[in-house]
Amino acid sequence: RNLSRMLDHYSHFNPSPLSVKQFIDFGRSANEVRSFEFLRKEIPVRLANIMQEINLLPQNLLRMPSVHLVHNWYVKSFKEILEFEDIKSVDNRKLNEFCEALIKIRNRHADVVPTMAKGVIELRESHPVDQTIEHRIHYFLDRFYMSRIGIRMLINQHTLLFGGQMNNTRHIGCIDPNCDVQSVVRDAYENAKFLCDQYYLASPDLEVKEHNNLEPGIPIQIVYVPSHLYHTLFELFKNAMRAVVEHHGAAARDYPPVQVLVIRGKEDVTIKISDRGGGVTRSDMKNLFHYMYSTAPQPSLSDTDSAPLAGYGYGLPLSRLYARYLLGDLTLTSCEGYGTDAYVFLKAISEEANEMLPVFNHSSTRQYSSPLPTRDWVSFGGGSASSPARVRH
Ligand code: W6P
Repeated sequence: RNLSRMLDHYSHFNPSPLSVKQFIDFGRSANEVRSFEFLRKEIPVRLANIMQEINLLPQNLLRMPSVHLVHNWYVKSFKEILEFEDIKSVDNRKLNEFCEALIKIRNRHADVVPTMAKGVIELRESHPVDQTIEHRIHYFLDRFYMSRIGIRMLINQHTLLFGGQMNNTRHIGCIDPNCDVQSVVRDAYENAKFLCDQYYLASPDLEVKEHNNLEPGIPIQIVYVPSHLYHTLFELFKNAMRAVVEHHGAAARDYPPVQVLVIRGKEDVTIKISDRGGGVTRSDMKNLFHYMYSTAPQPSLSDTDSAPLAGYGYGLPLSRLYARYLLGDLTLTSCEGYGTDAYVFLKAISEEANEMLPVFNHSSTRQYSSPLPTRDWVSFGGGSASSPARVRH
């Protein structure tokens, strides 16, 4: 049973996206054998789909030691999960072995994000990276990290539901069927404030307002993964607070508060976070969601979050993936000289909150080989050195 044959086989299946509703129903019925039978196929399918894309990365990047390391983790995990492929009689011993295998895989992949980041830095420092390569890497990383979020979600659900220690909470795995949005907002604010105070000895206050348009006066709750929402909001608060303190000066006495609106509409719950931190120039805006862009010195490996209010790094692009994972979104709108509004959109209805997963197919394959479209607008001074405009007199 050779590896590339198995990869080819499993990558021909499309991943099956689940809705939050399905995760909940699955969790409530709590049938470990059914979950086992779903995952022993679905995890190899998801792994194979993204591993085929790893193989399409620019050779220079594939040769970087850190990228190699990550690739080897995927190969190892793929092989380990295939050990369960042909099991006919599923007994308790096998189910426990499956749980343990999943936990081992989860731990092995814990440092994928900083290790891939290191691989990209290794590439930068050893090779010139043109716009085309940068674009392909960005395209890949969005899909790669989204794939990882989905696979970890599956592993977390299975191990939390069936891995022994019954959790006493009302959570279904890592899903809170009554996730109180304002509580997560306050929690994320408090922890960002702690970092901000530590670093600047000052921090802006928080003001929260809630508009429940569907059930006026009732707290806004959704069926959601609170850890994903927390991750996203924490990142946005760190950025907002840093902007406010730096814009007004760390010695300023008081700062305009960071204002949050939580709104429940028919389709979405929207969280708007407004800061008066002086805003971002339009030319800087596009860099905020770029994996390759990072002016701050790189924090050490496995320590990516500890630097107080660290540079933009991977925080914002990853936060946007967390929002998009269940068909939400994250956008930023800035008024330069004044401040920035961040919007987080979440699906309000659990049947509509579906996983968004990358699929390996002709269209995705083409992204790794086709050149970027040539520039068909010009303006004075806007040309890039790599694509000089042809001048005709
Ligand atoms: C800024 C830059 C930024 C990024 C993300 C969220 C809020 C803010 N505010 O000035």
